[in-house]
Amino acid sequence: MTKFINPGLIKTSRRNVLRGSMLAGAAAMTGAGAMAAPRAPKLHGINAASAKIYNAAGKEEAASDAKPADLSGYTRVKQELVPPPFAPVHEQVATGGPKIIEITMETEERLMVVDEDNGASIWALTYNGSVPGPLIIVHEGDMVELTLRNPASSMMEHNIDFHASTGALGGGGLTHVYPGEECVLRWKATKPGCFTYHCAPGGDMIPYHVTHGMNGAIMVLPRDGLKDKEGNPLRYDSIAYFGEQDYYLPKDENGDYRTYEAAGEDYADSLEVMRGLIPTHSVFNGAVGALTGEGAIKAKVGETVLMVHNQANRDSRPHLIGGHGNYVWESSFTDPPLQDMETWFVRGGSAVAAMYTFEQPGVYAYVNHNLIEGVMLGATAHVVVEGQWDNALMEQVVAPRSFET
Ligand SMILES: [Cu+2]
Repeated sequence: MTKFINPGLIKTSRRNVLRGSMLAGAAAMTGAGAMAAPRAPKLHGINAASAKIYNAAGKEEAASDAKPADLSGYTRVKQELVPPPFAPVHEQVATGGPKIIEITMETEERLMVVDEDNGASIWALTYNGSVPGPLIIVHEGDMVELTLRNPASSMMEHNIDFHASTGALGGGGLTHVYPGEECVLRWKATKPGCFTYHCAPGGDMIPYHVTHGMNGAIMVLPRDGLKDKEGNPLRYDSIAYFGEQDYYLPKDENGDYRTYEAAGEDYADSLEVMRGLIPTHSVFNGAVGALTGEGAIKAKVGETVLMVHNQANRDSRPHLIGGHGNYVWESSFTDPPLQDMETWFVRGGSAVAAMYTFEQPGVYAYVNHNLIEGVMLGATAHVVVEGQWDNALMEQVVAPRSFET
């Protein structure tokens, strides 16, 4: 079966030279093997150049004679990553000195149902099998030490660009792993806030991987925890982690969603839809309805929930219908939080945190308040809150009834 390795790299990549099957795959993607892949798009110069930059960046860093990092004073801690919408076990206020937080992520290519009602599906490209990838939580000054593994069964190369990190395209240039390879990247979390991470193999493969689910968020907490604008501590009881994913799923001539046999087979068709910039879906946590019904977030009256929202590719404007963003960090945790927001903003390619303490029981809808995206494209999650109703906050004085004219 053809492997889909980054198409701009065939001449320069040592590993492609060593891997005949992948070379053939890459050649097919460039159009040289057009007969093998009749729908393969023609590569534009800018795409090939971008692919080369993404692969070349990091080579110098890796080969340089820079001093080794001084790791004295750090203690090593393993963080067990968990699937969204949950957060890993962590401290809100750091105890002890800075840590090296060890995490492992595996790049998993898997067929996922996007919408059960109409058969929409995708060969998702994931970190640890979920869309979005797992939430990572560290403190400012900690080191993140990631082992990134690409199973031999994969069709594609992958890497990771951490927006929270500094250098080598966010680590993207140092983490290209081909099927059957692993690498380890260590970087220092110097900026507190919520940040996106995503795959960025180069060229058109960057948006292709990102819009196939290969993105997630890391939260870098201040060592002394979150604070309001006066510097008073703010604490949460739980975290709800929302990854908003725009998909661009190809349809056939009858308007039905196409299906594919393996990851990467939709490459040419997907690029055509992506060029239109109009997603067929914009969903939370991988699929329409993933966080409604059985999958709804659960909370209680009086519970303070930190809602972390990641959107690696497109702007979003979250709104909690029936509630608010009591404290919202659209930028860094070093900035004072915005307060009592109705709708806040996630710049495409970032993650934000919003804190709310629930005051009424019932079902709340957490939506992208572009309501076309929220309602028609899928970006709706539910928070089901238990507790006692407060008539002082809201009361149905007269239930709907007919009236005389
Ligand atoms: Cu990838």
